Amino acid sequence: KQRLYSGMQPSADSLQIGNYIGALLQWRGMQDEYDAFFSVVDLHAITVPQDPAQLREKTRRTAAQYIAAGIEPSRSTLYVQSHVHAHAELAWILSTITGFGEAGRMTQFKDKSQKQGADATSVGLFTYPVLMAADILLYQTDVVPVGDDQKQHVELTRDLAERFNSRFGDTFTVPNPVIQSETARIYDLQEPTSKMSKSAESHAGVLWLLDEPSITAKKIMRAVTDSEGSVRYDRAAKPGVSNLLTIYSAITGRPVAEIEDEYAGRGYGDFKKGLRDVVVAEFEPVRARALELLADPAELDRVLAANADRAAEVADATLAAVYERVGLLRRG
Ligand code: AQP
Repeated sequence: KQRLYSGMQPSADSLQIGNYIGALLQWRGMQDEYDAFFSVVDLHAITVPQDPAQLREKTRRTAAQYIAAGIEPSRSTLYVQSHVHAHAELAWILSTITGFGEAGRMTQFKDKSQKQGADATSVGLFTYPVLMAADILLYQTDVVPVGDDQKQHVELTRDLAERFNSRFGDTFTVPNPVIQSETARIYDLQEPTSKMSKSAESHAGVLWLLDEPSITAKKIMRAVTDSEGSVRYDRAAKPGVSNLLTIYSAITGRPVAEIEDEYAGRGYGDFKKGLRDVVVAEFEPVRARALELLADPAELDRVLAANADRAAEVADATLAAVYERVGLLRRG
């Protein structure tokens, strides 16, 4: 089986529907075909200011939501990044073969640091893509499913793998990105031209997996639309309605055209009620299962520890080869 690697940051108490559609649903469907590693990337989450107690809680909650959404820790390896020490160690080694200018060309860093200002921006945020490269390369990964905003980071990962291999001898598998299509990208319900995000300033347009069903329902009924009144997909002219159609289609697996037909000649109210029912029904069992898992944190921690052991076995072997190749003296 080919190996797959992906992860998410524990940057909120709940994941949002974009994470669910854009990542979890895809991951769930790939578990059979691939030897999959899914990580809760807590070391990445501390590249922006965080509250320690909250980070611990968010990390558990993120892991619980992976499982609740159908990532099976007995089949895939589902673990917390910081439980496997090799991530931070390989990131250091890779940073020594990464060009300063090369890292400076990463557009996500440019965007985020511009928003924060230079003094509030950490060096860790700058080297974030190098840590991501370490995550992927440690597991000799063949495929990395990511959103198109992460494509540049996977390109860097490939460059670093090839550079290391040619300088020190064949060590890493060079991974390929699997870019999810534009149709899997979900936008904020109140601001349908910006991507829905865990760290959005306002929560009014964010559908959280762990929200009470009544809140989810309210947010959908209040979603921004337009004054045309017809349910049809047109991303440029009708971003609000198009986004709702994307969600409807992704959750039900039905083509957009079929949903347009169903609601032809009916108002947005009817359409939103339909979507509300679909989303609430989809979230309900996931939310219930996540809360059940979180009610027994000791058991959840045990599962994560066992999975971290499995991950460490693969990661440590790669790291040992890397240390050997770069010429670090083995401890006697
Ligand atoms: N709006 C979205 N539509 C489709 N997919 C999405 N993803 C995130 N938002 C959407 C996918 O979810 C995974 C999360 O990766 P991440 O936690 O590393 O951070 P992110 O991509 O930056 O996601 P967020 O929710 O916006 O988090 P914050 O606010 O912490 O930065 C990825 O696979 C991503 O493609």
